[in-house]
Parts: sequence; C-alpha cells; structure tokens
Amino acid sequence: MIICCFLIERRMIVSNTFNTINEIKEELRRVTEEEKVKIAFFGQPGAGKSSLINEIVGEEVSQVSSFTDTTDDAEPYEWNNLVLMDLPGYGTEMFPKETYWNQFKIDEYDLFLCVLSGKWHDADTEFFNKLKNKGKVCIFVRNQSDNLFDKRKPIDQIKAEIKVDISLQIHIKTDDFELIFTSCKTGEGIDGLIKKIDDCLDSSKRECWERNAKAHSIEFLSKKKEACSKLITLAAGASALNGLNPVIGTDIAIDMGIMVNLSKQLQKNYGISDEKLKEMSLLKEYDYVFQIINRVLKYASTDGINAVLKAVMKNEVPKKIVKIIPFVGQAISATAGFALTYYIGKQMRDDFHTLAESILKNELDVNA
Ligand SMILES: Nc1nc2c(ncn2[C@@H]2O[C@H](COP(=O)(O)OP(=O)(O)OP(=O)(O)O)[C@@H](O)[C@H]2O)c(=O)[nH]1
Ligand SMILES: [Mg+2]
Repeated sequence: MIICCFLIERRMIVSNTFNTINEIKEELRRVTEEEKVKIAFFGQPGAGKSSLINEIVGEEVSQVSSFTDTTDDAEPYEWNNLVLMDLPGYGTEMFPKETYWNQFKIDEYDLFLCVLSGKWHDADTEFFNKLKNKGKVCIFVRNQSDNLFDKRKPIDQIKAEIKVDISLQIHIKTDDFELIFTSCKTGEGIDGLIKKIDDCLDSSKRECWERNAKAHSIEFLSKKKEACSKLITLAAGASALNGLNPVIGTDIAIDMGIMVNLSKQLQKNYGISDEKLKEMSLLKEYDYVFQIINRVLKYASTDGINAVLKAVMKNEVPKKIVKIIPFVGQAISATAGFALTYYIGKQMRDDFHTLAESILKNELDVNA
C-alpha cells in the first residue's frame, strides 16, 4: 500500500491512500477527464443564455444572436470539465413536453439556471415546477440588467418589483429565493453568479467548478489556486512514482510527460491560451512578467521541463529540496522525486496564477 503522505516545507500533505501507482493515475484521470460540472440554462428566447455561457467560460463558445430562439440544435457546450446546455424552449412543436426530460437527459444536470430578461413564459413556470418536484436546484437570473431604467423609480425598487413578479409566478415567497441581476454588457453580477453556482454545488463538484470557470474577480482566482492543489499533488505523485526520466545530477527519476500534461491542464484551468501567451510576450506593459512567460513556455515540452529542473536543482536544492529529504528519511526513494515534482508543480501553478492575475487586473481596469 502506498500512502501519499509527504512532508513538504514542514507541512504535512496527505492526499489520499492508494494501493498502487495505477490508482493515483486513475484518480488523476478521473479528476482531469471524467469529472464534469453540468449546468443547464433555460428561459425565454433571447434572454442571454448563450451570452452567459460565454461569460462563464471566458470564450465565445455559444452562438449569440440578435434573432430570438436561435437555440434549436440543442447540443451542450463542453469546455474543459464544464458541460453547459442552452436548453431550447420547453413544450414547443420541435421539443414537446412529453419527451423533453429524457431527450435532454435532464436528470444528469447538477444545476439549473432560469434566465429571464423581460416577459415570463408559462412554459418556464411549468418546467421549473417539474425541476422543483424532482428536487433539482435552480438559480434565477435576471439578465440584461443594463436595460433596467424607469425615470420615476430608483433601480432598487425596479429590481424588487421584478422579484415580486417572479415570486407570484413561481409561488415562492420573495424571502425564500434569490434573484441574481446580471449584465453581459457591463459585467454586473457575473462574478456574483459564478460564486452563487459555487455555493450550490457539492464539495467535489465545487473544486471542479473553481478550476474550470472563468475568474471575474481576484477572490475567485484565489479559489482557483486552492482548487488546483489536489491536481498538483496527484500529478506530482504519479510523476514521481512512475519515474521514467532520470534527473541529471541526482538519483531521482520522474515522469516528465506527466509534468508536461500538468502544465497544459493548469494553463487551461487558468484560461490562458497559447495565443494570449504570445500576445503577452510582445506587449511592453507585461515587461514585469516576461521572466514568468519564458518559464511557462518551457513547461510545454519535456526538454523545457528539463531546463526548468536544471535551474531548480542549481538554485533551490541547497535551500529547499535537500531540506525536505531528511524529513522523508527512510521512505521510498520516489518520495525525493515527489519533493521535486511537487515543487515544480507548485511553481507552475503560481506562474500561471501570476499571469492570470495580471490579465484579470487589466480586464477589470478596462471595464471600470
Ligand atoms: N443589453 C444587453 N444585451 C444582451 C445581454 N445579454 C445578451 N444580450 C443580447 O441579447 C441577444 C440574445 O442573446 P443570446 O445570448 O443569444 O440569448 P439566448 O437566450 O441564448 O437566445 P436563444 O438561444 O435564441 O434563446 C443578443 O443580441 C445579445 O447580444 C445583456 O446583458 N445586456
Ligand atoms: Mg442561445
């Protein structure tokens, strides 16, 4: 039995108990490939369901249209470990009520977002009641809040009146449900919606959500950093125990391919495309992160990882890694490899984090 229990920088990290290296690899595969957060969006045509999906992933994955009822092909969008479904109208000629639930595999979704922008359709009430009866969690979103204006009323009153209207429609008291106001045009409420979804998920799905949803605030970016920890521990453990490639100047062997994959995964989780990296390396205002970009580019290949390892061994061995080895003492030799892979994994995560923070601060400044 291999117990993944390591002393790193004087802190004990217990990741899990695995019987074999294959179990660690299987858990890594499950977390990176199999585990999904599935969210379905429903509500009136043109309310902004596709636009909200795009805000959540930070990319234009869903087609936004000025024509209503664009969504008639009804395919979910898969983005990293998120499955986001822009559901078509409930009970239409094309999608009758009788077959709707099974046709769209409604039972498989973790969460539902009812998106509104004006008129409320009876079909939405009917679908919501069905969800409620089946114990499904539904979040109400009033999108296009940038269009709310009445010169005779303050904005808070307008919002309160909208909530009362919805309350009457769904027969739930206003104090017993939350209504989130969002705007895909100004960004209002998007971070709040992402945090609300976070709160509604159970703990393992929450980690997956935090790793994959776009951060619209520094606070959510910090949650992302924490959520990536498990990934680093698993990949570092698998890489160390699967030791294939000797690390020059040591008796340590690690699997560099696993570390390259970890880097790709972290890059995806932080939403930094290769194009963005290239763009950043050319921009003057990003001068201070230039060193980090250089290192991040190295993580993408085994040769590059080798170069990073060399630098780490040269600079960090005396200070950090050797200090760790006595603590693990008589543990399996792979443990020394773990100290190294875990160190590199954390460095990768921190580098992507710094880049993502710099991109986000820029975006927040532009939208301010
Ligand atoms: N002003 C404003 N316009 C928005 C907002 N969100 C979306 N829109 C616009 O509303 C229109 C419809 O947006 P979609 O995201 O395609 O709406 P949808 O609910 O997916 O529409 P269907 O799939 O056709 O049901 C587009 O022209 C969007 O640009 C918003 O917050 N404010
Ligand atoms: Mg749509």
